[in-house]
Amino acid sequence: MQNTLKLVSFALCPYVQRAAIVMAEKSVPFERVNVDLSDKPDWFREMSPLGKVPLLIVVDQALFESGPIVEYLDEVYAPALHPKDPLAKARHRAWMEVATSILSDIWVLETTKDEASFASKQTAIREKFARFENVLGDGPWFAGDRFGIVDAVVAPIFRYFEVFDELRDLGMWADLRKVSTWRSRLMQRPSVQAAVQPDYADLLRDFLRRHDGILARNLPERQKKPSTASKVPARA
Ligand SMILES: N[C@@H](CCC(=O)N[C@@H](CS)C(=O)NCC(=O)O)C(=O)O
Repeated sequence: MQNTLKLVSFALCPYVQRAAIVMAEKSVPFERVNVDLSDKPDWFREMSPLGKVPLLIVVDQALFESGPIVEYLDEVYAPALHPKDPLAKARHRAWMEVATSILSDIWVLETTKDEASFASKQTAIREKFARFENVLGDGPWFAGDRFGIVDAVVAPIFRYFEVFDELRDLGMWADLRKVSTWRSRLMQRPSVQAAVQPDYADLLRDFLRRHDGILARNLPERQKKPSTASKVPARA
C-alpha cells in the first residue's frame, strides 16, 4: 500500500487529532506513525521544519501544520467539510483560530503551578467558549446539520475536559447550554472517539502528574504515582 497516507503522531497531541478526525469523516484510510517527542528521531527532524507533529506524508511529501493539513484533506477528499461560500468559509477558518488559541491556554492549565496564571487562563477559556455559545445555532454541529472542520478542531479541546472536570470544578460550562450539548455530541461522534488510543485519559493523567502543576495536585492519591510506561512529552 505504497500510497496510504501516513499521519506522524504523538498520542496526546490535539493537533494530530484534527487530521485523524477529518480523515475518519471522509473514510480516508491512513496509517499512524508515533514519534517520541522527548527523543525525536533524525528522520522526523529532517521532515518536520518546526519539529512538531502532525506531519501528513502524502506519497513522498511531508505536509506539516494541522491547519494546512486539514485544508488539503478537505480539498482532495469528499465530502467537503468546509462551507462553499467564501465568506462562510473564512468565518470557519477564523473560528479554527479561536480553537487554536484555547489550546495555548490549555497548555498553561495543564502545567502551571501558579494559581493566578491558572485562574487567568480558566477565565480566558470560559470567555472563548461563551463566544462559541453566541454563534452556535440549534446544532447538532457548529454550522448546523453538517459536521465541519470547526467541529473537528474543537473536539480535541473538549476531550481534555473529560479529564480536567474530574479533577477540579472549573465552572467552564455553567450557563453555556449550547456549548455543553455540542460537547457531548462531539464526544460521542465515532470519528472523534477513534482519534486517540484507548488509554488516552491515563496518558493525560500521567502527563499532568509529571508536570506537577495545579491540576495534578487534585489527582486522587491512588493515581499519584506515574505509570512507568509513559514518557514526558514536549507538548500535550
Ligand atoms: N501549529 C502546530 C502545532 C503543533 C504542535 O504544537 N505539536 C506539538 C505536539 S501537540 C509538538 O509536536 N511539539 C513538539 C515540540 O514543540 O518540540 C499545528 O497546528 O500543527
